[in-house]
Amino acid sequence: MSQQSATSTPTQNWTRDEVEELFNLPLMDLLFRAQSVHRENHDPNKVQLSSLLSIKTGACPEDCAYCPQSARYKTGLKTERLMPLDKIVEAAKTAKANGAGRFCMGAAWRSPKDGDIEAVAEAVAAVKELGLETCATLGMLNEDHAEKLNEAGLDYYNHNLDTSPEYYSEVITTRTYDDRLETLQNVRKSGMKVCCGGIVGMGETEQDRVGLLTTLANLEPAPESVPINNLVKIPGTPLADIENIDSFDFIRTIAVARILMPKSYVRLSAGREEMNDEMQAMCFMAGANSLFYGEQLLTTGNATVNHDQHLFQRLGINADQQIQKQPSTCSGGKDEQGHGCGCGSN
Ligand code: SAM
Ligand code: DTB
Ligand code: SF4
Repeated sequence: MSQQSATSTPTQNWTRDEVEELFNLPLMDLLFRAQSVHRENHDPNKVQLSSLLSIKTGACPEDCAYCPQSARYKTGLKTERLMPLDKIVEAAKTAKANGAGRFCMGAAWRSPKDGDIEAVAEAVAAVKELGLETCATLGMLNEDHAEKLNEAGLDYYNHNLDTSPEYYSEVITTRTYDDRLETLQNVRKSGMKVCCGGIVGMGETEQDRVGLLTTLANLEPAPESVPINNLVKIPGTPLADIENIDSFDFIRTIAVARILMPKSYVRLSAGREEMNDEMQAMCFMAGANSLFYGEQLLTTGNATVNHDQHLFQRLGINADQQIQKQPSTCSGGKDEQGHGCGCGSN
């Protein structure tokens, strides 16, 4: 077993038929293959932890059907202007103390303006000084903005393809798949690492999941980081009442991503609050080796830090950074925000 840092997988030109065959394997065969690929490329007991902060919230002009931050849907979200630098740094310090290795700043913009880039560049430099890796997700980027963020020391840029090229227009109409690919190209050209994945559970078919993962794996090179989000259903958005994806289909998506992009970090992303510990353990077995860590995603809740630390202990998982603030045991109940633990301990 070799331990490698985040590197991108050389492009292999996967065909959709090959990828579909993987999806259709019996689950145990698929898990065995994914875990074998995982062990050849990563430490199987190590998980990378990224904490998120929404630095500009809501009032977004885009119409992404899943998103609580679109101004088009009545989601009851409190909108907030760009956060002051000291608040961002304070949140980053907390993330670091809790054990995160990367800090990701998200902004509800269609695309940032020159002044926004300057402010984010300042925040990137300050967060980096704390010894954290940096990531940002700010919408579409032109070449100049990508270069400026790279110069400021931004390590990763997150920009998701979200779904297959075919299903995309059912979910978003205010920008195209090609717009997204262009941003990814600009990020790549600038020298930053690419964080790009999608959302499942949006009413897409398995063919759409095949299409999403094939497109991601065939990017040249594949993204270093691949977030797989399970839709967080937000009342007021068009996808609020969509049927849940079968848990095993979610796990299959993780496993196929691992096989197609052996060297990438595959992140078990949004939706963990709704997953039990056993499902998350199966996702790790399928090759997930990264998490969003911290009580909050962007605008919605996440598994609690205490619960995650307890889960890591139970599974023998090591975080990517020494955890400074040792937690207690898991409370086994609900925290102040009402986030459940459900592990049955205590
Ligand atoms: N506005 C920027 C953009 O769209 O690129 C950055 C922020 S946006 C909220 C980042 C990503 O969060 C989206 O591309 C989507 O994949 C994910 N996301 C948003 N709402 C979600 C939800 N309800 N469930 C799961 N993932 C979600
Ligand atoms: C990603 O793929 N998922 C994160 C991050 N990149 C920015 C966002 C998830 C958002 C979930 C809904 C919310 O909290 O607003
Ligand atoms: Fe805006 Fe990003 Fe939400 Fe789309 S996903 S509505 S671009 S914040």
